[in-house]
Amino acid sequence: MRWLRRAEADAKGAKRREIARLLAAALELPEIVAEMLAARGISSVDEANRFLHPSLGDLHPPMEMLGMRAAVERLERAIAQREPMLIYGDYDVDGTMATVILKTAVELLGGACDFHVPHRLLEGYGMRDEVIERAAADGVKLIISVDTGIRAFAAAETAERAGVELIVTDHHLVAPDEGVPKALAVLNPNQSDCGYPCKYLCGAGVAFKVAQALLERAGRGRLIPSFLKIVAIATIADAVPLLGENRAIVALGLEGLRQVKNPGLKALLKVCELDSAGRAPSTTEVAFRIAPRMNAAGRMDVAKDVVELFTVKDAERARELAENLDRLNSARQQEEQRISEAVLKQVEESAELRGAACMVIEGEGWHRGVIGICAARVAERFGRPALVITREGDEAHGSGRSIPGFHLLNALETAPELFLRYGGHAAAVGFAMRAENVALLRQRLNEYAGARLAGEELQPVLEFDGELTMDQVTPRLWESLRGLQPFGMGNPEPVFLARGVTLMGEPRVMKEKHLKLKLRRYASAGAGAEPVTSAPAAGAGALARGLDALGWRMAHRLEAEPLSGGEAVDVLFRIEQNTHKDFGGGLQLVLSDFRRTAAQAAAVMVPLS
Ligand SMILES: [Mn+2]
Repeated sequence: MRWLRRAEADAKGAKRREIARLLAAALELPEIVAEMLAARGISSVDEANRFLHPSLGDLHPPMEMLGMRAAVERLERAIAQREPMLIYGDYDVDGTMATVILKTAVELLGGACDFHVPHRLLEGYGMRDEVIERAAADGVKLIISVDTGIRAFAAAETAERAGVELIVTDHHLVAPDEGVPKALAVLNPNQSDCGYPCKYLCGAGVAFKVAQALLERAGRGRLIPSFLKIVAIATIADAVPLLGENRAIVALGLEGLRQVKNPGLKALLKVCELDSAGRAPSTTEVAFRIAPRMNAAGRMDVAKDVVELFTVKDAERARELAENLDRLNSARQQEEQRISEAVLKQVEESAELRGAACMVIEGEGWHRGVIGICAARVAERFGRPALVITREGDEAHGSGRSIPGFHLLNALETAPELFLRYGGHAAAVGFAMRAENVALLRQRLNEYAGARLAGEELQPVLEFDGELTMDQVTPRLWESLRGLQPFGMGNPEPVFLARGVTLMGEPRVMKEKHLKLKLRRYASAGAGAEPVTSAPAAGAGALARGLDALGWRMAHRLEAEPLSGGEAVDVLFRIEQNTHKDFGGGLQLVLSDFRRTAAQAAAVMVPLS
């Protein structure tokens, strides 16, 4: 495992430190927290204040988005005349929530609208001609795409031929030389001529801006905050950076989830066991409990159920739909487990695979909806790019996940003749090919990756944000760190490195799998940077007790690396508040990794008293 500092000292480093010193002084923040603000691109006290205190005022005026006026005026006309319209969405969390947001706004304002969410396996991603033609035959005169459509050139022509007007709203990157489809309006902050300040709204975020404009212009602006809950869920699930406007959306949206009225959302929180009164879920809980259940629908092909769940008025029906999602999620987990086991078994049994710089693993009849997750597991576990492929007769479908520093789509692009179709980006790809070509693909990718990934790069990396000594882990630091929440993409939860920390007593194993280390708080008596009195729970007694560091599922590490009391360790950790009902309130560390301090370094780092 390699430990790397995020935002490694570079040309910008000196400038960043200067900004950090300024912010630390102006806002009375610990310097290490100010450094994190600077690393997130914040350069003034004003920006820092906005970051630390997200508010509705951080939402940009929707009209700043290119195409917004034309789109909204056309939608207002359609609403006023009750023209039938169709929202064309996508099957993932972002696409279904975008659909729900726009549908809800249009209906609140008295309009009538239907929706189409594609079937993942039968239709795949993107807009299809037959859906547009069917809508036209049903009398639809206006189609609005959400979270899709930025490359729907053929669909746009079909719509025009069928006499249907098209509004495209999307957030996916615009290819510079391709232009955009011909439509009444194209809304996407990533268009080069769009001056909209927040470039990383998700699809639901862009749909929300349309809803915001419609509601504001209709004098119903007070309804806007209630939409932020589901925009927040989509923003987290779509893994866009939680910075700028997205940070405000997520902070306010999560707050809003404390109090939920929507019957579908209520039922969903219940099956996720997140309905405990008054508590706002964290980004992690949204990402690992709410989003997977919603995505299970798309993976198992009932994405339209998610739209129904969020638009249904009847609590009983909502409960039924939410419980069904929960069941689908369990089925998805089982399927994933089964395939993961088969995949790992193959790796264990094949020296060739274990030695491969890029792991290409193949099976028969694996569910296409979960092979991507399995590929992610393999890539994470073995620290190298992994492709998981399922054969269905003569055809093979695959999904791949990469590691930092290896561009997987570029790798596929060196062998385009092997694929029927493929796409993706640096970190993830999807493809279809003739089954007979899999062996050749394995060989080609292995050679390609082998030439690019040296020994060191194949080692998994853990990143950290800065170095601390144990005596700097104080309630004041914890309070300042909390101001950086909500954590997520683009704003990761801070991880720290501490070197040469002394173990107090023997390591303890909990429930046979977890590890608990007790770390000495002070390297030498009285060397504390901060007086003990700043910590109500950390009187002299707490000091003597040291600081608990928990290593979830790390007990097995002691077999390879036995540790004993008095030894010095280097630790990578997050800081957490212990919420145990009896011992709660104090701070504890959660380990990302640990290792014995190299002998020489220990002598330098820890002048033992
Ligand atoms: Mn999306």
